[in-house]
Amino acid sequence: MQMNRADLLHAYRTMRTIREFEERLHLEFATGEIPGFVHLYAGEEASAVGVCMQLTDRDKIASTHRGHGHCIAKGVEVQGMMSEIYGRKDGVCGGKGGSMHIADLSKGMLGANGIVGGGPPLICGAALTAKTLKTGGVAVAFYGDGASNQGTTLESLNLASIWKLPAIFVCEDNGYAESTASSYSVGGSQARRAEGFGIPCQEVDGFDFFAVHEAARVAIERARNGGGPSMLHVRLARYFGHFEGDATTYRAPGEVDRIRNEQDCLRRFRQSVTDAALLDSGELDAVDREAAEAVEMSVRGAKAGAPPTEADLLTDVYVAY
Ligand SMILES: Cc1ncc(C[n+]2csc(CCOP(=O)(O)OP(=O)(O)O)c2C)c(N)n1
Ligand SMILES: [Mg+2]
Repeated sequence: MQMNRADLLHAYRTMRTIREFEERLHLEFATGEIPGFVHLYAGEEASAVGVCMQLTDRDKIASTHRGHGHCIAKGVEVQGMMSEIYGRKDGVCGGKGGSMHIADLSKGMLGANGIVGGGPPLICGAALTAKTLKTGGVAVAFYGDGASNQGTTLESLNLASIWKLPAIFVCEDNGYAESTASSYSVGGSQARRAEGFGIPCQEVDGFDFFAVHEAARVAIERARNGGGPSMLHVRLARYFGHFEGDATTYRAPGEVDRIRNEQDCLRRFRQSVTDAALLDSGELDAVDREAAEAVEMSVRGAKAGAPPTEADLLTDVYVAY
């Protein structure tokens, strides 16, 4: 499908914002100021953006422990996220969630999730709600190659199939679950697993934004039209360690540099749109500057913010029905 200039700029801006956000967090985390664990999404941007830019706020997504990219792609405010990661009261979850629990229901972002394989069951619920109430919405679970081996994921594929849910399973296969290679840990193939549940699966080059966008378009259209669930098996790579502080001894020397130099999704996007004269490098440079500025402002805002108070401790804990 041909994308217009506004969509292309939006896609580039969102991917660039995620990259800036993550690269900056990599530096800031090392200062010791950020509490908790941080898992960075740099390198995987084309997946979150290629899918989420075709969703609206009524569509739901469930994310993972590596959730910042999904949040930004689904429209969660960068300042609210940065403040949340710094544990500030004005963070998007009041500073009580942190990196691994960022959620914004107003954007259909059901939450980052510290439970590997926690997202797929959630989106079965969201998709069942959409189907029952006939909202026309779809629900998407992003999950890793490691999560693909969890019983929760396999049970969710089965439920989505038998209930013919408007659900999309996006398996982000970055080759590792912590330090365990997916070539070792995943039996069979993702596509054959999907096929076993009667679900179509597309194999997607996750370094190619346009490939992700097209595969997601097909899956979303199918879900919206009552065609049931789909899987995308997206192959990509993370640029940083499993978590910040990981010495990454399990990756070959030069592995990440080679991927960055040869396959980077932002570079490839730039190359495609400038070669096709759809956007020029000057306007892309301007987007780079704006994204850097937005992230800089968010870090300053987060550092200036206050932590939650003792009185905030018991708020947002229980829902009153
Ligand atoms: C139920 C559960 N088991 C184990 C863990 C510990 N853990 C955190 S992340 C992770 C690896 C996940 O790998 P993958 O799903 O491929 O996601 P990636 O980190 O590659 O994005 C594990 C085992 C956990 N958080 N939850
Ligand atoms: Mg993985």
